[in-house]
Amino acid sequence: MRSFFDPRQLAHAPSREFHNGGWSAYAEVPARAEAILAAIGGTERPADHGETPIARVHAAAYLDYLKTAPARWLADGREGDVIGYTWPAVRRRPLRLDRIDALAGWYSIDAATPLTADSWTSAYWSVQSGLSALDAVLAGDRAAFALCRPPGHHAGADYCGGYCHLNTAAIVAQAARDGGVARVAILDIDYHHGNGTQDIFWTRGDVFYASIHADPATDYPFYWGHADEAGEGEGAGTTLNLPLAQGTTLAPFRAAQARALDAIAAFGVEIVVVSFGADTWEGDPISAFRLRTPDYAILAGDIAARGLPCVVLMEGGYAVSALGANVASFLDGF
Ligand code: Q9C
Ligand code: ZN
Repeated sequence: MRSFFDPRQLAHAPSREFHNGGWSAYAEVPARAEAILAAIGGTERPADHGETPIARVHAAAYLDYLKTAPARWLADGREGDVIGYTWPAVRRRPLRLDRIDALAGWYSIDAATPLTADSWTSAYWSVQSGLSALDAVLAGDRAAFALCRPPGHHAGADYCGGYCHLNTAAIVAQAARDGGVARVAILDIDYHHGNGTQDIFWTRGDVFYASIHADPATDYPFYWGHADEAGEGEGAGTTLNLPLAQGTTLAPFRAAQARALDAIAAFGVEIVVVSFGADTWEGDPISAFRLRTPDYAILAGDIAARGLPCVVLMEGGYAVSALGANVASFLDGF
């Protein structure tokens, strides 16, 4: 399977994140990508598709924020990474302030996603890796892998969060649509619900979003991912949420994935974008499912057996010591 990665994806390295009432070491470290690279062998450098496919999904003002906020932060006399401290509960009115703290709250959903001067560059090349994997599939490959890092599925059209800045799965799905693919599905099997992807396609009848994730009653991102969230308007019925309890093992996860794949098949898609997180592994430091390394090959085999071309994108997975083996297991299953 062809795999894509650009070394500029390593530069983004915030020093810390804020959650559960205090500071922690940033879990989404560059070593994650190095561990995957060591386990899967050679990757190709992605082609540069420019900003146009990114701007098809993300708001121009948000992209400007990602690019300029770190320099503004320093110019305003701050130290360290850009991080918000106050958020609009609901965006009732347009943003009128130009103060950096107001921007940081407006364009994020948490304090776990600080921006550094390198965040834009790393996120940009993470997207380019995804788009190059799509190119391989559009050219006839049955599956291709993008070692996306930073990840993407928590980022909305105009917000970052959950270690994500640009939503590569959404950008790839939209690029497939723009390339003439009539119907696309995104299968999200990261431990966390992909709130950004769901938001982006919530009212869309042409992109199906199915997610298997930890119940938002117990896990981040809390406000999305309940079983009754199914889309609205033309998107009514094109979102499928299958939350599972902490402690979930292969059998219930596999059954949920079969349900998701049945729904995707019924929708009649030509391409599946897989948001793959290895944070479902039993030893993940911030998650609580109980999948084992060989389980990933079984899950991937079930996906491949449906016979649809797959663009596989890396999302989460924070147990660095096991991450390479888990990703290699998943890719072997194709
Ligand atoms: N106590 C992805 O897997 N904070 N993002 C968790 C746990 C955010 C995970 C705090 C987790 C985001 C792509
Ligand atoms: Zn995750």
